[in-house]
Amino acid sequence: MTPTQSQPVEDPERVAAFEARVAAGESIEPKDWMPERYRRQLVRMMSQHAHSEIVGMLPEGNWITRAPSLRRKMSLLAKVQDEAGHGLYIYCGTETLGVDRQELIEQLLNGTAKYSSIFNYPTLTWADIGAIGWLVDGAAIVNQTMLAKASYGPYARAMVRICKEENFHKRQGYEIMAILAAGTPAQHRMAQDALDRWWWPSLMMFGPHDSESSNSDELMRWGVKRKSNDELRQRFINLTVAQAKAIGLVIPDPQLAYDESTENWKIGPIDWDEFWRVVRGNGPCNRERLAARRAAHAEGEWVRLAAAAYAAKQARTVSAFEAA
Ligand code: FAQ
Repeated sequence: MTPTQSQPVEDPERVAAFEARVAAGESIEPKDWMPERYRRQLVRMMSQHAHSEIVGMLPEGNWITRAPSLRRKMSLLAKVQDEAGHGLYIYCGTETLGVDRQELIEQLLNGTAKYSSIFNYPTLTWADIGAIGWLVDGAAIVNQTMLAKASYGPYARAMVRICKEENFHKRQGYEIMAILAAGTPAQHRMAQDALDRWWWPSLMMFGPHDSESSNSDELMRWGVKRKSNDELRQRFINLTVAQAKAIGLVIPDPQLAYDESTENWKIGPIDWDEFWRVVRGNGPCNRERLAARRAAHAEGEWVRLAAAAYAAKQARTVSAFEAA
């Protein structure tokens, strides 16, 4: 590879000025100069994030027709629509970095793009919808509250808005779990079973341990990430252990123990083999998720064609008006 394709050679003075702006807490905006590597890192991370929101609609979408009441159905429908909005919002943010959304979507559909490992697990019972709202949105909030202070303005602003909606998602999920946990023995078992299956994959959402995280150093130096994978995971654990206790559910980790000296809940080992298996495409639902996305994309082709034809017609009308 040539230097421009792999590691572009940047003007050190410009890089120093850029890093000084980041260190001073200034927001980097689309028209500002930025190192090519910063731009590429943002495209990587933001596009993965957008794909995650879009694929993330599938596990919950699976339960819209089976929600146990009209109220639950309305909340779930609204939540899934919100996730679509988040995806589109973040794709727009990614486009400010000079990439074409079609190219990113193509990468998702042909299986070369990553998206969050968590969405490759099945939703087997209604309690899984509670567990996703509580744990998955809960983890996303911890991660995204930090990203709302990211150095790249369009991404940070997207996170502020998205976090507000994720808070609602988390509350509806926790409410589902609380009601099931306080219900009949069978309902309690269903809630516990959902926690048992979603706990460890939720912890994996934060990415590998810091010592294995290939991107963190660079992202932290450039103020994209403000906290490390392990720091955020620990924060999520500390918050969630108390929430599980409050509704009478048990965190499925025999090694879970409170460390008085650090005031942290310590956990047993995470199964990283499982994590990498899922990330590399061999999780329980990876193939099903991509097949569903491809089918949805193909079925939506007429909408894209109609929208493009309408835009072309509008452009012709404007140019005819200007010529007159
Ligand atoms: N899954 O060097 P690091 C949501 C990859 S949104 C798959 O530590 P980084 C809302 C990583 O890409 C959830 N791959 O990476 C919702 C890298 O590979 P690469 C998504 C993962 O970027 C709720 C390699 O491992 N949120 O839930 C994962 O510094 C309910 C080495 O890792 C975001 O995307 C993983 N879990 O840190 C929607 C937030 N973890 O690209 C619907 C933005 C790591 O070098 C329903 N992203 N990898 O080939 C981030 O904060 C970061 O990108 C991390 C990873 C923390 C995910």
